[in-house]
Amino acid sequence: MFDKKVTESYNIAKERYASIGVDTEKVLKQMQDFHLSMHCWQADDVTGFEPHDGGLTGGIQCNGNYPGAARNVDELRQDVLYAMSLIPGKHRLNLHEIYGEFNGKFVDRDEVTVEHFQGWIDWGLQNDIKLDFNSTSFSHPKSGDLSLANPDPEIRKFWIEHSRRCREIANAMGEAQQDPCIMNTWVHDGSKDITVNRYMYRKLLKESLDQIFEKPYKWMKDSVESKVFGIGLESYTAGSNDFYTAYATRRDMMITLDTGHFHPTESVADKVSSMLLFVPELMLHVSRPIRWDSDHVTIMDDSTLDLFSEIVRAGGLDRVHYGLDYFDGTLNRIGAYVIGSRAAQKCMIRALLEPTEMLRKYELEGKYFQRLAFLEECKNMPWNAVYDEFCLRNNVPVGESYIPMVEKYESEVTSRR
Ligand code: RNT
Ligand code: ZN
Repeated sequence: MFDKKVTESYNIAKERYASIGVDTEKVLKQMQDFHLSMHCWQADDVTGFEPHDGGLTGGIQCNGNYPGAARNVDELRQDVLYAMSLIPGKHRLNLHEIYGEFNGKFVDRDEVTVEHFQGWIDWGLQNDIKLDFNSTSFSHPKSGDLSLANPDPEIRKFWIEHSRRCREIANAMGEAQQDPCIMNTWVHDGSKDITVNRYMYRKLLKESLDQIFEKPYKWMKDSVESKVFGIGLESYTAGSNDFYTAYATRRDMMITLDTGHFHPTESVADKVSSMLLFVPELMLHVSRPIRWDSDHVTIMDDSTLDLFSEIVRAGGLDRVHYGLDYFDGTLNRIGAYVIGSRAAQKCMIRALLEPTEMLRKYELEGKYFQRLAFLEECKNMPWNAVYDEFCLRNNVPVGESYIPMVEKYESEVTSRR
């Protein structure tokens, strides 16, 4: 009965959109090809599986101790699969190096090999989930304030070796899944207070990266992520936006845009068209910064809507990879995955449902009233009926009906941990 109503609403929406020249069936197909790369670290507050007792370092922080965080690889996989069952479409999983299967053994970061990720590779193949990867510079005795930009050659060597090994692991993942694995490099390197060595650290970072990226691989793609500041590293970040924009442009490689890594009034959406002209691809880390890089759960807010619209308008759909990156430990973590993933999809469906050709025509004709009026009207077009139909066709709960399902999983699974 409810399903019938969803389809009825969709059919009305379909006609409504057709009247402004938008084909909702085409949009539904595009949505089917829109794959998020879900970050494994929301499930356990960026803890990972290394046998260590230190907390989260490297300028990032996760607040909250809501019960039920995944404690091991089996729980994490179970949680991710359950979250994915409530999200329409097919999605990837983005792993960090600290999520390897070390079986209680201490495997230092410069010793990690593909064998520690074989279980993940097999799991990905069994569940038809493609993997992406990240080296991990934080939460380690050698993390300090500086890793790849450390003046101590021994520390640099350690992290270079770590990163090289991670690239090899990423390549093995990509080969197994016959689809390139994207490996993101983000290092926290920076300084709490004024530094008189900005140039030197950046030079060291550049040299370390050059060594890391030396070897070409077929089945992995590198991406580099910049940042404005970290907690305790407020004055200086070696890997700033300027640094990586220049670096990635020179090497013709991918850039990761984390929506929390810019000054609060800066528009990340506006970066898309510039960057797509100079780098081959972009990776996103969609997050929700509240006053700072707070990594709140992604929602359908203006900045995310703008970001996805700019990707669509730039014709960049196939050159952008859609990672999520938030970690909130104050609420049900499976629910957090579902809210953020569905919000990203809602932003994308709204972007795809825009009558861009018509708007462009107005713009070229100087009809700015019509352009603005239509942009406003798009906001209350029945995009939600199209999203509901997308959920229905993918056999996942429509609208708020996923909430009791998260609650059920909580009472049966996560609350018993
Ligand atoms: C940190 C970066 C980075 C991390 C993850 C865990 O500010 O956003 O991407 O969030 O690697
Ligand atoms: Zn990020």
